[in-house]
Amino acid sequence: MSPETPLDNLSHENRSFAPDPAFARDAVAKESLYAEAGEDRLAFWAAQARELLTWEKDFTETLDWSNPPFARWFGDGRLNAAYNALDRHVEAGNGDRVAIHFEGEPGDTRTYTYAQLTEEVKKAANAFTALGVAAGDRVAVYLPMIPEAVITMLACARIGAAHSVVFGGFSADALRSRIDDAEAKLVVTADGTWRRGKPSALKTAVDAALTDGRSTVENVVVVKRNGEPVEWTEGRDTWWSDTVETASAEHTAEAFEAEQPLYILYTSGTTGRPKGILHTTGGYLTQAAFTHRNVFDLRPETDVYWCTADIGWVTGHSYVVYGPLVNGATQVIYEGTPDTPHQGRWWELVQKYGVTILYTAPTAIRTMMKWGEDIPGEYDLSSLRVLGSVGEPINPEAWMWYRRVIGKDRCPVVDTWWQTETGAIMISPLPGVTAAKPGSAQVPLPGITADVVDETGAPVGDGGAGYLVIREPWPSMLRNIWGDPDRFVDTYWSRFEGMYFAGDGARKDDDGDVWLLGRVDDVMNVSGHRLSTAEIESSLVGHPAVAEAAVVGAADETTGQAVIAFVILRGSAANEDPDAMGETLRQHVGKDIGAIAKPRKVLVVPELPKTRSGKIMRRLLKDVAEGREVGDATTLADSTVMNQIAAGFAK
Ligand code: 6R9
Repeated sequence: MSPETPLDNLSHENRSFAPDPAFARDAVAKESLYAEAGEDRLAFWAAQARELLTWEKDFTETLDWSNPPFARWFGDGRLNAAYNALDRHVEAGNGDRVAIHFEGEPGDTRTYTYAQLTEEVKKAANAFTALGVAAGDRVAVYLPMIPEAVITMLACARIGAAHSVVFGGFSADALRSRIDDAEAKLVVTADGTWRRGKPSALKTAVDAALTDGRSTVENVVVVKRNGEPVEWTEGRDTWWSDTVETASAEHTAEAFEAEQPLYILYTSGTTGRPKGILHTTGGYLTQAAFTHRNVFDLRPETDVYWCTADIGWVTGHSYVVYGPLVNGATQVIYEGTPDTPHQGRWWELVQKYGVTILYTAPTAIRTMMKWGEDIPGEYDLSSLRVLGSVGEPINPEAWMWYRRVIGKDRCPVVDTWWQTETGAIMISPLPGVTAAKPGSAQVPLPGITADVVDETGAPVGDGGAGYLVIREPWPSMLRNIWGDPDRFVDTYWSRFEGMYFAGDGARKDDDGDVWLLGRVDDVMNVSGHRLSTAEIESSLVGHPAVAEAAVVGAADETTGQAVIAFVILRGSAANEDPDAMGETLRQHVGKDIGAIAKPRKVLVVPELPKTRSGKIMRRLLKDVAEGREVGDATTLADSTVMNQIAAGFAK
């Protein structure tokens, strides 16, 4: 990207919300953190590691960067992740504090105190050990959002085995390739779960993944969740109720070295097979806990925190399991979809549990906007005090709606930028400290050196657009791609000398605040002008008729690429003539950004293709726009969506 990148409606955004003075007065995060970290970054992280975690053996070296890009953080320290998330809170007298308020989709509920959760994890640790799982082994986890998912992950951590959570919406094939790549010994799954009131199977996919009997998997532990009938392989399959619930609740956590693998989480690259992102223990937990505490202004004694992410996504790892539990927080876990049995379910849960901190994704916010503000208006949301966003750029209008309708203009909104690879939040406002602009993730957190550079790796000046990079190693950074160090070096450390390249385009405004422009593979080039998908989408959703928009660049003989937009209309606009509406929106973008950004075609669609973590799969839309057979759509939450869109496009 060049500094001339047309920067549209994002660059017109000049609203800014200063921290409320009362909030700022006793905010958890202090402005002085920036100075402290600026003075001595490593001393800062060492202090956080000692303050936030309990080490069985203290470390003497903070960072070993003698063999970049392979980092070792707190290398000679020893600790146990599960002990940090559980036992120590019980030992400190907080065993009766609620760790998890669980709400199932059908409305069943369970509560676990820290003492109870510790006991369950000890049983699972004993059960997995009895099944032959030892430190250094891998365990595949294919579960819905139920407490057993958290228990399984922590039980693995407790015995030094790495978990590899595979999202429950993934196919048997996707599961098999991940099991094989990690050479997992054990799979933990459930009979099934519920989706929009209907039973949805999980174990059938595990059975299909393991049919040939040649897998490394020796055992499958099955949680009974929805009671649907399952096939059974004797000698391999056991029920959770027979194996885990009957195990001893006595278990002493052994400390492992700080660089002990904690988990592998597969993430799709632009091409090729998925990459197994490897995270280790000490550095990861330090940054997960630090960010969870400071970015959300966490007060573990009084807050009720709810992150709506699934554990199949990195947000579920860092901000459902490790960050909140290491910090001793009380949280809500909800199994189901937001519109079951009605579109107010989330707000009903906020009211019921008195949720104070809510962390969700822009796609969810835009969906709620589409449903209308009357729905949240029916519930008491006065307990809320901090609102977070993650997963994709949040357009200013969604940010404003979130702040006004959900946060009643009282709650700071924190837009948090990070990735599976970064392990924890990297760029975000600090509530009570940072004045926030709608649509900007603001500034790198203390101890993080993110920057925006041009093609040659030189920093772009204020106002310029370029590539987002990280200059210095950070504690929760990925340590490797599982089994493929060359790919690790190539993918992340080769584009710019000595820097981690994140894959995202970004821009810095005159104040030095960072605006994420989407993946660089989503950056289009139209007649030599570079356009970001995010900026055109932001313009489209800024039009009152549009609920959601996705933009792709389709190959064009004349202009290199042409802008193709897919939109979902809002409310009564959905009854308008779609062709006329498309033309209105083309003109709107032209006016908003410039003629060059005017989409060649705006197609009105009923739904957009999204992964279960809410990311729009632009790759599939691009296939449609370029008249190709639609590629692999197995990771879509709803696989019928693409057929409808392709049919609409062909008309
Ligand atoms: C945590 C997570 C990472 C990609 C990342 C970027 C996009 C995430 C964002 C954001 C703009 C934010 N992304 N948060 N873009 N603003 N606040 O989402 O991890 O699933 O690995 O995705 O998501 O493009 O590169 P992951």
